[in-house]
Amino acid sequence: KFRGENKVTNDFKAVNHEVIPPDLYQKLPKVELHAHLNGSVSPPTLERLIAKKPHLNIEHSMTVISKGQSRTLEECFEMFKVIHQLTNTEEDIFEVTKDVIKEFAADGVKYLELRSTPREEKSTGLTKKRYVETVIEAIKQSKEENADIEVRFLLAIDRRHGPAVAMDTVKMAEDFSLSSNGIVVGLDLSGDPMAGHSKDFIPALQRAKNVGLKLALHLAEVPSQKEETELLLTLPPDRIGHGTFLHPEVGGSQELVDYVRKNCIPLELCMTSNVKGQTVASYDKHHFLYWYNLQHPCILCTDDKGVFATELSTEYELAATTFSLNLADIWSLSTQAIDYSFAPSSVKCDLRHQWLKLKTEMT
Ligand code: 6MZ
Repeated sequence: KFRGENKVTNDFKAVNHEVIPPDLYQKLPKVELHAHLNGSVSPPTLERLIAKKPHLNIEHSMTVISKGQSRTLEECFEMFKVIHQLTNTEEDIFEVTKDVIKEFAADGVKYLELRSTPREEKSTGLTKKRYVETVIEAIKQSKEENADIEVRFLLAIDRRHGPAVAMDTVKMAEDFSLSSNGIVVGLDLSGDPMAGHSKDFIPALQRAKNVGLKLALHLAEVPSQKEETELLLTLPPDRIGHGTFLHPEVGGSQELVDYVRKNCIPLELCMTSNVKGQTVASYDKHHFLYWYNLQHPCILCTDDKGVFATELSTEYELAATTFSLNLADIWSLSTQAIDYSFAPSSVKCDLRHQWLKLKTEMT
């Protein structure tokens, strides 16, 4: 079934609008599987942190890309560095984790997988171990205060930091997966896609896989990385972040597409992030359409809801309006995302029940 970018007529939009009331996207129960902690810090939280650290001279415009604006991916990575200056103590990490969870819950997210790079800050005494423990403590406290959202945690490997740090991060994830009561479920490979080479990370990622940790890897986020992508795909990862340049129409290849399909590796797709970060020219050119038409597992995600000034409900609305999805399509996208989470089957089962109950109430 083709849902085409060129098929959106004004008439259809009007019908679509009637079928999907604007507040539905927020009420719709949702699963968020690709959210970087420091990129998800909202403007109000950042304002508080900026006020606490006036000596840094950080302005709001240095941490957020507003509606209609865009930046290069390199500029986005500079923004993360600015945010990192604002979140350099245990207290900050605890505060931003709690706020981010609360905000996702308020947007109708019932299951959230947060990812973050363990960070050491010599100036404040923050260690990588305490960083991870602090995120876990904030997740546990949020659970006690708000039973309406389940949260899991992926430790992120920043490509810029090289293979030795990657191996340390995997070892840390191993330890925490045993001691965190199931909160740490896997690893993410992220950071500037032009930094390092994927072959350097294979031993660490292979080790993670061998001990049963899940892998969500940024892949083909920028063009001309075919060889890198092929190598990472051999692991294979449990999910792919972005995968923007996998398919032949954008310089990828049919072989890559066939491999991803054969192994049924879900794609985490972040429309606003890709358009504002200038790796995709416009919403209607987003690769969501290519993979959705193949009926390949697609999961709508925010990436960095703070930096890109978005919400998960906004991403659902964008996909629906850009690609003329109807209410049934939207429900099925949000329901399927449960299957692709790294949650244990008991949690998935409970989420499916919640979805069923809410669907009955809402329709
Ligand atoms: C690749 C990204 C990213 O880990 O400090 N990050 N990596 N591509 C992207 N697309 C825009 N967005 C965020 O969160 C910030 C870090 O997440 C990664 C980068 O390594 C960034 O420094 P944490 O919580």
